[in-house]
Amino acid sequence: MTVGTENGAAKPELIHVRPDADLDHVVEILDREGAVVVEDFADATTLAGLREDLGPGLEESGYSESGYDGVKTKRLSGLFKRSTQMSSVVTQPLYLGSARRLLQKPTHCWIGKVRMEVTPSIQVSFTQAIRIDPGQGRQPLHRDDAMHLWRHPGPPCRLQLMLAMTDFTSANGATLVIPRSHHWDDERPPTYAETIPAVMPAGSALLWQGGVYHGGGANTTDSPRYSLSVALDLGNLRQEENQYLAVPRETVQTLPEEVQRLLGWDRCPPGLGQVETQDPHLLLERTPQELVGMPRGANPLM
Ligand SMILES: O=C(O)CCC(=O)C(=O)O
Ligand SMILES: [Fe+2]
Repeated sequence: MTVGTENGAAKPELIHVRPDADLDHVVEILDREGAVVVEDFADATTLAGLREDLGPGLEESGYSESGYDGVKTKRLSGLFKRSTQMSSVVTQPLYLGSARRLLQKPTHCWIGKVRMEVTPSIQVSFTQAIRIDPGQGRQPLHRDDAMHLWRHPGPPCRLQLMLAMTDFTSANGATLVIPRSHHWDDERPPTYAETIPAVMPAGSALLWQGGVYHGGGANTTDSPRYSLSVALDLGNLRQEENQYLAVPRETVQTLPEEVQRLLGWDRCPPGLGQVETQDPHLLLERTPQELVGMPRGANPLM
């Protein structure tokens, strides 16, 4: 799908889907376009809860001194520590489902004569509330998977989420996106002329692959643009935001098991992240010493 531009060249358009869209369809869009907007991603209660939990912390946060983070932009991290609403955000079926489908590709390794099939886990790598205040200029365009020094083109390592907490308009700093730029090689630089703003109402969310060029837009209005971002990464990479240190164990213990595992209390097959050769999820209920005495799990590498 394309729209015309002033100079006549065709520019890819951001595709919007409803929250009940077929997962296959959304994955196909993300594969091809690199980005998609899910309308009504979060309901009014979730949004109100997030605003209540994150708003005061964001207000207290200082501005950055970096041109990248934005001198008129406030950022608040460690969101799983700050809001119980985060579980429903990260497990939203189109977000988590797409991340699993795009990232968890089965692969294999040889253990002697055994060809062992393995599927990597995925994990929360980054959480941040972002408030772009009036006067903030455009953010430099970038790929978020640059954190992992990821190379392109090739299989993805990240699916990112930007949930609009206020309406996103082209005037108030809607994220600027270059659809299909995840297919570009690493020598091609991005330009603002190629971007389109992710215009969407509060409650909608932009999903994009880590290899898609994007950046925060300029806020030329007199009210803030407010949002929340999450990254799901392959489980065999280091987390961008250290969730083990960012989210206290007591908080992790209150979360559903799927979310605990997404926060990294999990073993990425065949054996990354183990403790006493065991699944680290066991540590939420046991001491490391208790793990030593337990029977070894079925780990084919041992
Ligand atoms: O705030 C936005 O719209 C984008 C922010 C972003 O891409 C980043 O900080 O990495
Ligand atoms: Fe980014």
